[in-house]
Amino acid sequence: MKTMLAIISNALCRITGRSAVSGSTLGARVVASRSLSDFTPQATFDIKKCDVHRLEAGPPVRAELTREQGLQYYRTMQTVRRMELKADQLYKQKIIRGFCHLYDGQEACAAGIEAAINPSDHLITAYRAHGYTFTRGVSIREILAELTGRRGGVAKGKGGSMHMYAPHFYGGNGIVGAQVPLGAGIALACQYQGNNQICVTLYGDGAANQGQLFETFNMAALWKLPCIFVCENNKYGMGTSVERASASTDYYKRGDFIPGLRVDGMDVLCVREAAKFAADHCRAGKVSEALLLLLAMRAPARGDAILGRHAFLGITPVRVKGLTFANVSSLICDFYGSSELLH
Ligand SMILES: Cc1ncc(C[n+]2csc(CCOP(=O)(O)OP(=O)(O)O)c2C)c(N)n1
Ligand SMILES: [Mg+2]
Repeated sequence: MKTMLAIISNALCRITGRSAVSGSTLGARVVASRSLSDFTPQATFDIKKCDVHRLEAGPPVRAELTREQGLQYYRTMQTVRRMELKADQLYKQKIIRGFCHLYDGQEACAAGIEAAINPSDHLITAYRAHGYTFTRGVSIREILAELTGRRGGVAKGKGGSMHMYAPHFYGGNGIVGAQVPLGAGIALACQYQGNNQICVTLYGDGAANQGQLFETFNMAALWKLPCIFVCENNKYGMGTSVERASASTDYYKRGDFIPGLRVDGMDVLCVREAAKFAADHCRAGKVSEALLLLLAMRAPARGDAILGRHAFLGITPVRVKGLTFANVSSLICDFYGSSELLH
């Protein structure tokens, strides 16, 4: 079993350029078949305009992307996708037991947010936490070991899928919505310490109608907490579609006095620009203010490794290659030459 985990994590690390054990950077593994001088080092792309709530203007509609950034985002998304598909398989083989909540299909959200904030900023999410555990610096080996209940896991094998933590990362929370007040508390600590850090607080559409969220939004607006609330709307909370669960699916307006943005959550550059905009907004010196981002997914493009679930929902598991990062991956292939991404 140990050997199998080592092989899987080493293979995934080949994509990331990270050490399997420590998470440290090993150096570039990308092999260029053509000279780098053949490619432009950076380019500008038109991105989708965000809908805004209580804001005069939203994030820019053009985004700069350097070659290194493009490859970095692609690596992150590809690694999370591969890790999740492997976890799915391990679950179906009964090697991962208990819960296994996968993040495949939402990779652009994690990659875009991480590209916009600093590692010293704080992040807390719901129970679909594998992707953020990786982007917050935990190695694939430690994540897979955690999922399989091993001592080498990031929570010593005692937390499993929903309870993984890292410095500046507060989980992985199994109770739907419970992490939202906690996130506001972390933002309050940042404000109190005056360290110019912010907290990104994520929740799903399934939590969006809970009372504790509205209480939190009220306090965040009142106290001007440096908190970015992010609703990852993947259109379903378990088997219930957002239309059946919510009188208003304009989640970006639901913070009321908190400004909001509706963002294309399938496009890493849109997410990055919106998250940058939100982070600047929160950090704006003495008048910092919370902001709500709604990251809209096109489809329930993610799996829960609960056998038969998709059949029950009548949804074909959307595992279409490149769906989440379709825009950026095809764009990067044109931009850099696809051969680089294949190694
Ligand atoms: C307080 C609470 N109620 C119910 C549940 C059971 N439950 C687990 S996941 C889930 C749906 C969550 O949907 P969403 O927030 O949209 O997250 P997604 O699965 O789409 O990522 C529910 C109701 C729970 N974990 N906690
Ligand atoms: Mg959902």
